[in-house]
Amino acid sequence: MPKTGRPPNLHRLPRLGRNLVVLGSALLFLGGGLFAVATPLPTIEYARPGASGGNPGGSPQTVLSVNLTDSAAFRPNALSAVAGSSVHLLLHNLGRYAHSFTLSSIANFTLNRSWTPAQLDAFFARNASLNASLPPQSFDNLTLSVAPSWAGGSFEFASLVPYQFQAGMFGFLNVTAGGGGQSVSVSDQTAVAALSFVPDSIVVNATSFPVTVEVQVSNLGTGGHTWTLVAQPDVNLTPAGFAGYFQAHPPALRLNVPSTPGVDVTGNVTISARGSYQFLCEISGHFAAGMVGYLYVGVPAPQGIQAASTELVAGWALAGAGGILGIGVALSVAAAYVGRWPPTPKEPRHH
Ligand SMILES: [Cu+2]
Repeated sequence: MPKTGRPPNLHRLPRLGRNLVVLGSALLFLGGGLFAVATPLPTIEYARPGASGGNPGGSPQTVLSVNLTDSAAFRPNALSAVAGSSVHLLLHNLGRYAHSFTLSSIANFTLNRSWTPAQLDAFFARNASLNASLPPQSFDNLTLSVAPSWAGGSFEFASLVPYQFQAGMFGFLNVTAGGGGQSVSVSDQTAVAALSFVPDSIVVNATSFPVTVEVQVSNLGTGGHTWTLVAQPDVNLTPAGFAGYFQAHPPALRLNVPSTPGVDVTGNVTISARGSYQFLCEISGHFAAGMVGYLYVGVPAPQGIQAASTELVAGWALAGAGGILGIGVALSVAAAYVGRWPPTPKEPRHH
């Protein structure tokens, strides 16, 4: 397994996020008059260029950060990649036990949850495209070539350490067709006192597909949640039906939001078609209590739904208002920011 010895940058993102939020709060204060009209949403968020936006002309490159935990889980456990691209996988074992990140080479094949460790080993002995073993408290940094032929495939990954898979330590790499395209950042929050997402309606003004959506979720409350995005457009799951649906159709993105207040988790997802994409919290009872929302990608929000939108952000940036952080959610089309954003902290390319 290639080891680069490169110092991990995994913890820079939340700090950057906080810096931007502080900056945004200051700018919001200055520009409050303007935003008071346009933004009824009370929360403050930020926008930044998406992961693959700064690489025009080059081959698309994505960095996926995955934490391996003793719970036992991958965080996030739904990853997205574009066929024909190169993905840098940054793996971080946060736990006190060894874990592995072992990727199936069989598209759209869900591992049998009742397999024994020996059966799982036997499967991956024949069908692994990548296998990284991580000792406790370790990093690994490796490159995965996502073949063009993988387009449309969902590839399961699991930990081969006995009984971790059986305890839930698995996830999916979803591969979409290539073509580069736009990159957009989305921020969402869990509400402080209620079981809800703020905002629960987000418009992504995608004009070409696929679009890479980088999602950051901040936990402002004290409970644990997930931010789970349905892979298919225009699907409306119910609290009673979503678990069965996800068995058959793995989520496009599943972010596990730990209970730590203020913690940020990020992930990215590549969306190939316009439509409304439902997101929800999978923790028992939370969806029914209101933890559900929609990402409107390349389509307007339905009438009567007030959605945070990329359009607002881009408009303000063009007007030089500088206070793009003062809305409930802020999104950016990367290209729109070149040269307009106030000087940003130095940011590693891989988010
Ligand atoms: Cu929840």
